[in-house]
Amino acid sequence: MREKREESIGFEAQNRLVFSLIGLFIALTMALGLIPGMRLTALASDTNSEVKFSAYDGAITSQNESYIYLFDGNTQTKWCTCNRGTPKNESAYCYYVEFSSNVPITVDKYFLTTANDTDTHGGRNPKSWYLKAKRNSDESWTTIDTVTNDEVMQAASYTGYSFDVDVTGTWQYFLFMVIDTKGESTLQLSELTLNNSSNSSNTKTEASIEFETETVNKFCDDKPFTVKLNNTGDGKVTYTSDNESVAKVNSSTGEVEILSSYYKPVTITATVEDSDNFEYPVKTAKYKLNINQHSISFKKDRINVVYKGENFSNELINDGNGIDNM
Ligand SMILES: [Ca+2]
Repeated sequence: MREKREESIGFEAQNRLVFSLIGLFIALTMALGLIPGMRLTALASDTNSEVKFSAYDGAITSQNESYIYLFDGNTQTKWCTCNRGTPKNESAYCYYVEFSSNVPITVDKYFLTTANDTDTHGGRNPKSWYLKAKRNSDESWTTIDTVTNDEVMQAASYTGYSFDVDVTGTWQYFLFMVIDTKGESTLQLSELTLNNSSNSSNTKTEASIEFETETVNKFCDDKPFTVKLNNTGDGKVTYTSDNESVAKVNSSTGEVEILSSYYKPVTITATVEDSDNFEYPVKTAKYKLNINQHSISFKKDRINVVYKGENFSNELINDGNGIDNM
């Protein structure tokens, strides 16, 4: 009897070991992404309270730019629609999206992020909107934020803006209704995120800044110019030049004025501060500015002519706009 018991304990221990090894193998395979359709995020979401949003109704023009792309965490994809609709139990004919979170959340603020070409389509930004919420699907909506004639959102691509709600509460269903845009008949946004204030580890979103180009070539008489800075958050940006006597930069707009030519490139730096809602692991972005002088030269520096009474010419290369007198 005693022997048998020991044997059965030995068997259980062996089983536990086998199951542990299988468990470890599955965890490792999932972590390495070797099981199709399972990624490391699947493991992560089991261990922390990551909030996920999914949209289930709204106004769309094309499936490629559906409202579902407001919630994919990717600013390269967008909700872009020229079609309006009327949400259920509402009367406004508007651009709208209805969505829910996987768990009830306490919303204190939300973020709207502009799309890829908002710099040339600022008129597609929302101007007046409502954010409504409810705890259960069969309740009626509570308006938790109203914005009329917004002046916060700018004609800047990939830029996030934060809005505090008027009514704080715990909700799970949401309705975002845009009553009017800033001029165009199309509305577009790349992301819509609600901040869950009950999850303190999730209060700041990671953001980045990057100049559109790393090198700029200019002549000393070129007009002031600005290199576009892509800012995925709302942190305050300050611009500096490492040679103010050659290229002066406006510290808040980034506009550069060239004062003279110089043999060394000038470095223009953008520095961003963390904001209440976004944190920047990398706080600077730079580009090099080469400032060239104009020159003129003949294409050929020597021409041998045997005089036969014929005319000849030598092309003059002038990279500036000065008038050639000969
Ligand atoms: Ca998106």
